[in-house]
Amino acid sequence: MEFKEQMQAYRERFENALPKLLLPPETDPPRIHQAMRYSMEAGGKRLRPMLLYAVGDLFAAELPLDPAAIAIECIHTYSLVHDDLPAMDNSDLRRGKPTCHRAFDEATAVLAGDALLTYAFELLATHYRDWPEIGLVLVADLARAAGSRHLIGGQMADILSERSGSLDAHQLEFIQANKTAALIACSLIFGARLARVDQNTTDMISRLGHHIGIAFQLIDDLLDATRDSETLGKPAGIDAVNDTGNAIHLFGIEGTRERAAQQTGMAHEICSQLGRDASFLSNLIGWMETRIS
Ligand code: GRG
Repeated sequence: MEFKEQMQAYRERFENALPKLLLPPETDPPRIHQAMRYSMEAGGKRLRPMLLYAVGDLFAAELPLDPAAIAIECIHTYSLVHDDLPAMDNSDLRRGKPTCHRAFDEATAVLAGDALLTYAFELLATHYRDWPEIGLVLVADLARAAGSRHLIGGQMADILSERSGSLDAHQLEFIQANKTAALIACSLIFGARLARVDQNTTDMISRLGHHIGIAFQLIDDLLDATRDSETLGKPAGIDAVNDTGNAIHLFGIEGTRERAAQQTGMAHEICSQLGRDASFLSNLIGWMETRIS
């Protein structure tokens, strides 16, 4: 299959599985379940599920991939819902639509984020109960990636750098590695775990995920600085306005572009060492570099 067709097929696979694996909107109390679905069904690139599917298929995974892909997207979406809250970025627009707290209200958005976070683990525990040794590892991987050393720790470091008004290259690296790359790496690792690949290959996949994640964040910073809100589906220039941990402040546009190219170069190198036809992953890395939103 051509790259674009494969990408579309993965997106459709995810969008078809999503309504079946989320709780029905009429579940009591409907307001929280509607808010959860509102944010999950608002679209987005579905990059993390695509990476999971791509690695799972690369190694011919026989275990179901959809519940793990949705669990990862639940965590990602919760982090966006909370990041958009008035206590954090105070954003009105996400994925081209009003943010959860604008469409509902602040208390509902806090709860919808919390509920997506916990539901991710319910999905894993329920759908991999027939493979408990793998299910448990998935729960541990995701709890770690989403926890205080990685996703939450990266967000905390970002907020602290914003408050202090200072940021050096070491702090930026910590923020990018944890706020962004850890969950992206976890998506690829999930694909590897579900295909039961050996530890050495899982370590390579983890490094691949790290480089993809850092490149993704550098490109996100470039887009934030150079694109308009309509194209991005979220407020543009928000990092410049809030003076957050943005690569552009440290390296400028050209320096950030060069660093993104170095990271994608390292990611391509790992793809070429996997001993399989990783052309979809390589093309996805190329697409990520040239994406406009
Ligand atoms: C609140 C615990 C907590 C964490 C928030 C997600 C996040 C951490 C902050 C949002 C701002 C930001 C730049 C995060 C880095 C990760 C990132 C680029 C998120 C956006 O991911 P996309 O572009 O979003 O994949 P879509 O909407 O396409 O899924």
